[in-house]
Amino acid sequence: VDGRRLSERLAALARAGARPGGGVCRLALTDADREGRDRVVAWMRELDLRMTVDGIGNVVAVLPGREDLPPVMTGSHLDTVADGGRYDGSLGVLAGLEVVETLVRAGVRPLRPIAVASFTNEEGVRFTPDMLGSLVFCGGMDLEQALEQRDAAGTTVGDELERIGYRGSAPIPSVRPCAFVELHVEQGPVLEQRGATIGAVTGVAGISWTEIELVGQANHAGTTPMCGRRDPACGAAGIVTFVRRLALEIGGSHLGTVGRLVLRPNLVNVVPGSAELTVDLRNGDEAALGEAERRLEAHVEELARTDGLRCDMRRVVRLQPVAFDEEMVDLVEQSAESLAHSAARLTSGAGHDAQMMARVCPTTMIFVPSRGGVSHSPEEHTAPEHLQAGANVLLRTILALAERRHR
Ligand code: HGY
Ligand code: MN
Ligand code: MN
Repeated sequence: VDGRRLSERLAALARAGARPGGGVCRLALTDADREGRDRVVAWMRELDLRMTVDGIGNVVAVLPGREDLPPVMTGSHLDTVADGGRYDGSLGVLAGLEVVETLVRAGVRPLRPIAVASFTNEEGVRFTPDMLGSLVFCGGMDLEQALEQRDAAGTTVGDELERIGYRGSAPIPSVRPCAFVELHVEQGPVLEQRGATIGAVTGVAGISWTEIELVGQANHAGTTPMCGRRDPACGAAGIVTFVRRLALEIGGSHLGTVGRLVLRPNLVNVVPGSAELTVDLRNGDEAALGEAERRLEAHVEELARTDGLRCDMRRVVRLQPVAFDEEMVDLVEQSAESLAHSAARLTSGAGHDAQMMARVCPTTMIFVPSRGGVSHSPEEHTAPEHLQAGANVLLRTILALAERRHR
């Protein structure tokens, strides 16, 4: 592949939603997301690819094969978290495009078509659930329900798709792939620790997101006795420390995070009336994740009772752990070895569109190192030589799959 072209496109795409500190903010279906989508669609059109946009805004560009067989599919997402990096998601879409462009320029026409996808709302920070576009693509949520999902301001997915011009009419799914491979930055420290350039991803952890609202009694900070207060801030603080204690007790791959905590009215001299917080639990084992959810619920109910708080809990995301196709993982390792790149097997703690695609076809992922393991941050960085290595391994893996008449 042409590593320079790939790096230049990543830099050009990062100008869509660019933030002063060097990060990127392209929340799903905002103008910045539209700008990023338009830029990538323009590059796709330059290659004369067959473009489709479906009802949830997934964009799929297809390079025809020598025969009209089920395509090999790659891709990822263009939306980002609020102050994210320029590689999360973008690398998977642009490396897929780079693979296709390399083949077109070399005059190589594989047996099977190759499809490059950009899935809607993978991050799930504006609209839940995350991986919304690929979930609908795989039949995990019906389109009508997905279009009615609302953001904090009450705006629906459907209205925003309409507004940015990406409420397409292509059938869902627009293609039925024979296999799916996603290139993504690792977003963790493992490849760096093991000194490996390529990650052959064996699976993705399960994800549980819960929204909790605690309601107490707003009151004057200077006149309300400590005993008898119904203070949701104390309740929320108890949940934060419980989530950490539970994660340390469970150990293994279990992770727990309170990422969002909002007190109302959030004023220095007012005992808060309410607290809203989110709990993100991850575990590679389904039973352990379910047990952690049950213990969280029991803790919150007990805390609400003892502190006299009303509590509402809403599960907004629940995705089971996924194991990728063994043969596909082997293929990634073989592709890396054929290019003399060191490879290591690992699972992903981050959710990805591949987690959905594994429901419909043999799937795996290719990781490249994240510097310092940092992601979802402006400091997110991957060395250009690692970007190129990942795209070359993606090219080899896709070509191997695309020349197979039978899976
Ligand atoms: O939350 C996740 O793991 C992904 O970045 N959406
Ligand atoms: Mn991602
Ligand atoms: Mn992400």
